[in-house]
Amino acid sequence: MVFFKKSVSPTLLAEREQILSLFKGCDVNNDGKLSKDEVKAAFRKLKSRFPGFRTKRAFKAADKNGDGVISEAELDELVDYVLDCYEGNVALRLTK
Ligand SMILES: [Ca+2]
Ligand SMILES: [Ca+2]
Repeated sequence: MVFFKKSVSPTLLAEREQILSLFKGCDVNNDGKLSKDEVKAAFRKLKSRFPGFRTKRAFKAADKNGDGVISEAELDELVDYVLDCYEGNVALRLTK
């Protein structure tokens, strides 16, 4: 049995899933970590007008140990950052 916080809507959960699978698809060398180029590719797929800027901000927010890659443990923070930017229209951005 899984309990969700009341504030988490099904839509938001669906968006988290979409962003997660987007990032996993951008891990082109399959090392389980996201480099700056890989994150930038994800922002391009999200139709970001400033993928370089978004990538920089995303690493500031999510790369807690400062090693220049987003590991599995840091992925949640990265997803949070993307949701901060695009919550409510993730699906729209990915389908167009
Ligand atoms: Ca990688
Ligand atoms: Ca890191």
